[in-house]
Amino acid sequence: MAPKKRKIRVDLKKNRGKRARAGHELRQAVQQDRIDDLQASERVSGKGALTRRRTVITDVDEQTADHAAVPSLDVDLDRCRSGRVLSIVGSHQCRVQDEQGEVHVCAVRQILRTLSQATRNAVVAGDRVLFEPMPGQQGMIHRVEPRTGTLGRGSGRAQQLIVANVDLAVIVVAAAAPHLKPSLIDRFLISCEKGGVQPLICINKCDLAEPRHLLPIVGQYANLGYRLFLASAETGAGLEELRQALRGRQSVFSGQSGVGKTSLLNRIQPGLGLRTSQVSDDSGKGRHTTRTAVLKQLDGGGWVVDTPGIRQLRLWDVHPEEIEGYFIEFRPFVRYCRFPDCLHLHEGECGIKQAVASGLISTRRYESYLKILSDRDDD
Ligand SMILES: Nc1nc2c(ncn2[C@@H]2O[C@H](COP(=O)(O)OP(=O)(O)OP(=O)(O)O)[C@@H](O)[C@H]2O)c(=O)[nH]1
Ligand SMILES: [Mg+2]
Ligand SMILES: [Zn+2]
Repeated sequence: MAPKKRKIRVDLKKNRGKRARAGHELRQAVQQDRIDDLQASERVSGKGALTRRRTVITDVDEQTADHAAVPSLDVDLDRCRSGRVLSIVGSHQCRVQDEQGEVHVCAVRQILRTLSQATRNAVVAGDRVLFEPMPGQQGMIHRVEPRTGTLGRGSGRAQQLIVANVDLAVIVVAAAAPHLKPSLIDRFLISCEKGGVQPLICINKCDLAEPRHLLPIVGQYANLGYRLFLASAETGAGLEELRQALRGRQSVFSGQSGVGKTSLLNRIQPGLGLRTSQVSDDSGKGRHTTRTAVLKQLDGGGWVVDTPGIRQLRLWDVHPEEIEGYFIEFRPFVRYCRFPDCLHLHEGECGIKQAVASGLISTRRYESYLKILSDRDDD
């Protein structure tokens, strides 16, 4: 089905401040779903009150429309080139690599920033864009192509996209320093499924733990069918397997600060030369060394995005009743719940609670479910 076009009225004054109110109006316009004719165009209207507004007709696909969707605007293709966003620099600039491999520093067209109010960032690493190169000065990004495979999180009242157009997310945790938080893995798994990205769990710093201490957690995720690697950027263990898994893929490394995401990448591809630093001695927490997501091409084919460590992962746009669906081992037991809208909390005759009581679902995973349901952060 051909994507339907949306007409969005954008307040021109919003470029001059009053952001909150203008953003509110825009969101309303999007929510009210003003769909109009099929010609993609952008024009400035010329009369009365309309002079302060312009109408943008976008080709957001109605079926896939969500907060990661990107309105596409009509642009002069002759002046533009296709490129991929390598990283964001400062608040409104990014580094874009064109198809010949040349890197351009570009600004992002204001209208794109206006239209991306539902997400905190108009452009993210991994985005495919159309940009106008300007020799000797910064270029301009005119269009962000529709995204597939995104990783995002809640940030304030908006969604913050971490990366776009990836097909594999390596969820990195450390066996120790910082201590392993399985509930964070559970959140990442949900975020991956939501964003259409295949997850791979990597337990790094295996040199710091006794293998037998890792077995329960390894067994748990392996039994659920998730792919899991044990690795050490220190000793090199598991790195060849990881390198193979990344070959030809468009991947992202994500996880807490200090777990060794960047160290792993530096070992997987010597020469990347990305900066790392020690976790702090007293807390064992990372120092947020990687400040911005950076896309790197891999020698063996494919590319990978190193991302800044996160403290927590607040899930975005996940409704209470859909959480159970992301816990794959819950699925066979839901049908034994007496109430169709059972959230498996205090309800009687609950198939999930019975499965937990009889050891068919792990207590840890059930507790993780409860935390996500109550939107509690775990530290
Ligand atoms: N013992 C041990 N230390 C490691 C290993 N991998 C990384 N480290 C150390 O852990 C510290 C943090 O590593 P980074 O690679 O900077 O961690 P990061 O996940 O990129 O952290 P952020 O960029 O802050 O998100 C560094 O001192 C690394 O040398 C490992 O496998 N074993
Ligand atoms: Mg890092
Ligand atoms: Zn139930």
